[in-house]
Amino acid sequence: TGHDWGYGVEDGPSLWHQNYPIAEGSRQSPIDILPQTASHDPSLGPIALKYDQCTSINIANNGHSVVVEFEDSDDRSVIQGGPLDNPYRLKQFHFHWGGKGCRGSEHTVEGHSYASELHLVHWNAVKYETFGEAATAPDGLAVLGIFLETGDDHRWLHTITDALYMVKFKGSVTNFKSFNPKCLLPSSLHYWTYLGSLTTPPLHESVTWIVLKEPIAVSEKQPAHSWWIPGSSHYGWFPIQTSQMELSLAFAAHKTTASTE
Ligand code: SG7
Ligand code: ZN
Repeated sequence: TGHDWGYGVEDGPSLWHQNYPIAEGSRQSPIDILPQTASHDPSLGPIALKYDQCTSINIANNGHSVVVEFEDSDDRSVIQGGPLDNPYRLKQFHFHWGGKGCRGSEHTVEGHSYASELHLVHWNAVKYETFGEAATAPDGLAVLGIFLETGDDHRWLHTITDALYMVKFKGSVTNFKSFNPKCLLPSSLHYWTYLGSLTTPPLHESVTWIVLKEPIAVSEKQPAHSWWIPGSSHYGWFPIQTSQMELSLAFAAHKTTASTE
């Protein structure tokens, strides 16, 4: 059908189990992270991100999120260490944003949600042949989650937000070369980890989640859809056409002094 899930009243997360019974499974994401109940595991080493080469290819609007895709035919961009038994290759990153009062993160920390959440999706190319195969295996994917909170302007996020006007519409794709996501990391790589799932249908229980404790700061005009109207002093917005559109608009409208619609 192609429209069997979304974030609205009639197709939102609480109804996903109708088409995706795994939604009621035992390792579903996201979760509320309770730092007090997380146990310190001395065998867990630091994570290492080897994103030395800029292997990004394009930026796309897939109808649910804005996704930056990477060349993944070799191990030039990998995450390793921490809970992972071998390097996992970077496939794409995307954002979740939204919501009333600027609360768009998927994971929460003691009930606290952040403005937005960045997900860097990696797959286990040591054990599996393709991303698709890995995406259904219990140790197939590793997703690095990074919270975004509002604060100072983020130097590098502009590179992404500046490209968004080119992917306003669902299904659009445009070149996005030589972007190294290392510039999006906070200074500390301390993390929480747990075994979970994709947070959207098909909700496969295939993800080792590594959620960074330290958020990155972005200015309120940055998340997802904002831009300056050239030649005007007004800050404006446009809707990104995804099923999260309404949420984006709510977020944009919050601090907007001028709008186009
Ligand atoms: C977003 O989240 C997209 C999906 C992603 C999904 O909707 O970025 O990616 C594509 C290419 O559609 O699905 C398989 C996959 O990565 C769930 O990913 S997440 O669990 O990291 N949020
Ligand atoms: Zn995600």
